[in-house]
Amino acid sequence: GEERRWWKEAVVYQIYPRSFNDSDGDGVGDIPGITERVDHLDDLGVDVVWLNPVYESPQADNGYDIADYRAIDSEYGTMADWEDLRDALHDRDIRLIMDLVVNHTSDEHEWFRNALESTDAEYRDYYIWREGRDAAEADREYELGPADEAPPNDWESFFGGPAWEYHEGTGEWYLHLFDRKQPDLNWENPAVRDDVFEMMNWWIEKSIDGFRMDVINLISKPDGLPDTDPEAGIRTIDRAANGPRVHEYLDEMRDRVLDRGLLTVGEMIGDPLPLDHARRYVSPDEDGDGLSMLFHFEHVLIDRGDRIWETSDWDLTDLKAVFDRWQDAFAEEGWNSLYLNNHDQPRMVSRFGDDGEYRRESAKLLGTLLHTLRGTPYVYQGEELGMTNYPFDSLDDFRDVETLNPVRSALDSGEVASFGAVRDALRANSRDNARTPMQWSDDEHAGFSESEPWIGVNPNYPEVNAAAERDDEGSVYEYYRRLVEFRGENDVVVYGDYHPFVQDHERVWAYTRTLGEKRLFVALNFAGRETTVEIPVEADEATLALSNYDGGGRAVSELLAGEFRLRPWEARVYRLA
Ligand code: ISL
Repeated sequence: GEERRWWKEAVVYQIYPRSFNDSDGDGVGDIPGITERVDHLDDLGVDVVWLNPVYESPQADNGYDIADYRAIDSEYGTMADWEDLRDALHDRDIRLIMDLVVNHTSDEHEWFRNALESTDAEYRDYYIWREGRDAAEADREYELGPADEAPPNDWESFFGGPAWEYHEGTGEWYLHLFDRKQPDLNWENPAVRDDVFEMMNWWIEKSIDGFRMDVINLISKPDGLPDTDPEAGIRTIDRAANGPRVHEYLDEMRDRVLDRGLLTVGEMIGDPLPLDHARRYVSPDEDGDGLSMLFHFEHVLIDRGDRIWETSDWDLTDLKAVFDRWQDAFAEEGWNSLYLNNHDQPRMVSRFGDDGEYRRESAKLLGTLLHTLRGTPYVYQGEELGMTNYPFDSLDDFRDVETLNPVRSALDSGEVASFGAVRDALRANSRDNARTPMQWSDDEHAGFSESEPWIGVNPNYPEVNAAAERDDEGSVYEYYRRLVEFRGENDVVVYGDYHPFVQDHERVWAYTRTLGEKRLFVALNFAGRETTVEIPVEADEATLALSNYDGGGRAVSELLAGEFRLRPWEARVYRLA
């Protein structure tokens, strides 16, 4: 049977510390800045905070390049500041989960510095070193390393360019699936696993409530590190994800570190993520890895091309099909996490909603979806205000390596003619959309900082900000508060079965949630125009429980008649009897 767990009933709020709140006026968000704003979280009613990395780091990838797992980066504060934040959250019954980044470290971590000393250095085998290939054997030329050598295989870094870096001092190459400043750890080495598990236990002893596990399905690499096979459609990600020992490593982690009282969410990259692996990651059974839940990428890859400056068309039926499949996958066992944006994704209202005329309505509609599907909702900072994408106008506006590395090299090589040619796609796709400062007020720099922030503030902050939202009954923020409260008061939202209707409809998403006698019906109009739709849901009585339009009550009789009219971006949640 399906067990009840606190983390199934929770709403998680994600904080990107660099962009949340700056307490010391250096333009960069920090931990005391978060502590100053804890009442915002308490007022919203969230149960858990997921803190993006705050560990010591040279910040090549905003903290996903960790130099010391047990120290706080001085840019963000001290360990005492972190403890104050933890206590301020716990005092308000808000739990805290930390980001666990153990597929790779920074090249400035002491393990890697030691590894560079010689091929038989103590920590050499903490990383993945190989000899280069004969340049004549490779099917293309590389600008890296000695003239007669090519990298050990043809893998591409997820941030562009080869996934290998040559080290002159020792004459070998190391693997980095992300930036060259993020060397991959060698999990085959039991000493790596010992150190990682010990570090995790160290944090658990500091009373944290769980981990978000960065790209955790990359930790086991395939034997022999085989080349990609473009003709068979096998890319680096397909080679690198869900490797032969990944479940073994996670089972070891479960046995040596984790228990089901913690919230553990594994970030599982892949396109797509195979369901058999997915089930095993989150299965609570003996042969499962026992993670609470996972993040998959299927819905956020829906509009993507192969490169950051490419996009592809999608429609609502595609998006519904992805969610329906995952709702179904964990219907009996396992658990979904529900998100439409995070620090790696553009803002959901710009991407899946309408950030112009119907910004508020569509932000609320998307919130309704996230808070009424089966799974644990994740709110990314600013989502509760309906924050939007940023109008980037030149390459200088960007800070992110995932945008800058590939675009710069494509401009250099002439593959991309000019910034103008990729501007719209980068405006749609760049991770920096999510990383602009949190908009607290209409004060200078949106109340985020006393001085110029590290990345531009969205120019819409005079209208879109927390102070304005809090004073306004019709705001996205007030609606989010109601969503969180509604979930807390109705266990059918958490544990009810999901049943979709009109799956082929191109504008309407409709479903019921059922737990014994309790039934909810949700109808969402994903369009900026009125839509009339017939939905064969049966009920003797329907009462409107939530709506993103005032006084939506007129719809009750329409619902009972089976056909009803939804206004632009209208969202309704009914209680059925
Ligand atoms: O998939 C992405 C965006 O669509 C990638 O940007 C992202 O790198 C990938 O999702 C993995 O993300 C995680 O690991 C990265 C780090 O840069 C991301 O911020 C993190 O969430 C490397 O640690």
